Amino acid sequence: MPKEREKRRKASKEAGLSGAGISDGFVKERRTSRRASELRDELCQAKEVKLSEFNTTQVQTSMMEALRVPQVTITPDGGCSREIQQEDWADVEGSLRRKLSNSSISSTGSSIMLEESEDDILSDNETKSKGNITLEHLCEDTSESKPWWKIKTIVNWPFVSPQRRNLSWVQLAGHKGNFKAGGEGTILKKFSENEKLCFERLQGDVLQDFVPGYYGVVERDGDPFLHMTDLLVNFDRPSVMDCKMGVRTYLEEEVVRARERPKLRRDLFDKMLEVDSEAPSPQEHLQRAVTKPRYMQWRETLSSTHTLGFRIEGIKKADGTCHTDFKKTRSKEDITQIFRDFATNNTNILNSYLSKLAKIQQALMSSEFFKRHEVIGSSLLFIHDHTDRAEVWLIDFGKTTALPEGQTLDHSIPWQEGNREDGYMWGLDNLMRTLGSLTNKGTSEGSNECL
Ligand code: I3P
Repeated sequence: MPKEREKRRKASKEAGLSGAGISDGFVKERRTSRRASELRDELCQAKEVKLSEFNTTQVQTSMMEALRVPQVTITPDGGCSREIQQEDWADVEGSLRRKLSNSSISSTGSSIMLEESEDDILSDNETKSKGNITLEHLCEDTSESKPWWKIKTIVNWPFVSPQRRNLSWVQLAGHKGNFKAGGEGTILKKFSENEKLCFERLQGDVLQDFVPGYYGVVERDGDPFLHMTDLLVNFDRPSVMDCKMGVRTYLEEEVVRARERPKLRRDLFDKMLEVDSEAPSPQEHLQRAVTKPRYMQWRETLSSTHTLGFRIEGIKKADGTCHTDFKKTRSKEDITQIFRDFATNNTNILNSYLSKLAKIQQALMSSEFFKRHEVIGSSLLFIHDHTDRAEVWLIDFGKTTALPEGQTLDHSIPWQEGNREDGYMWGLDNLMRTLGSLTNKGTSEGSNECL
């Protein structure tokens, strides 16, 4: 332990602050008060007033104002139907009104915390590469001709080499270090109790055929992992696209927590700034931090999450290039163009995707699991290769949460805090229309007219 830290530890002990919790709190409190005085300095500079004219209370009040978590309400114009016809497409973005209203927060200055995420590497990568990430080898590849690569956060799935004879695989998204190669044709994903429960409940459900095979929990290097199928097996140099589904990417409980005990995140503020320096409010600029729901809501309105109920997260093409610069991809036209490029305008592939989506849609409509879960942050993973083979899978259930006994969701009605609706089916319908517009099949293939 470095000398300084040891000294501090002793001093804390002498002062009666034994136990990690207490000293952690002490450190946080000190961090908060240090931040308050930094803010006071910044505020004074910004307003060109003398330091003596400000006190910490004023700064804390300003911080609290900035900490309000906006509540997003999505309301369809003029009625309850959310059915969108082909000819209405141009109006999709305008057809939903978003009301961003501030909800009140009762909190004391002492509960304000500044948090740094350990997962901020992506933003560095994205800044440098503008979303086109350079691939790097993850581990030694025994294959002579077709190496696989590791990339940080591209699309939400790691893949084992289709050659299968080596264990070189790629992590296409998510938090760093989340994946390990499993046995042949399988991968290991960092354990999440939530996701484990979902996989268990999915056994025997009609959705089981559309999610990766699940083989239980295994231990590697002392850590638990979920053991599941590698979805890339049997594809040759596949192209992969990840679409995050739903009108909301954070749990209701995250909003409640942020309201009751707001945590300010510097890393999320920095990510926001990278995309749009004017996105943070004056208060957020002052505190140089935002809460997570604030960041997530901003991401949703910037992309097509709110307007279409899904967004493109990342693409890996057959040639190995990867693209993640879709944060501002919002319009139906842009998304359609991206799908066209992704499928190289190949109607066999597009038709295949569309019919897979229609099957998924049917399964979702009769799934007991789907009815009883708030599905947040889950993606549809599109995979195809030069043989025109195309598959779509439901992945990522880390934030998919069971509803209280007896409660069910519609998945297509607007979300209002408390109803836990996620807009998944509405997003799927819009996604199918996007593909339908490229195949001349319109929405006839399995479109849900009830939406
Ligand atoms: C991240 C993305 C992730 C989220 C992560 C965000 O933003 O929304 O889904 O993780 O939160 O930073 P971006 O795509 O702009 O990089 P979860 O889904 O697990 O909440 P985190 O920083 O708290 O991990």
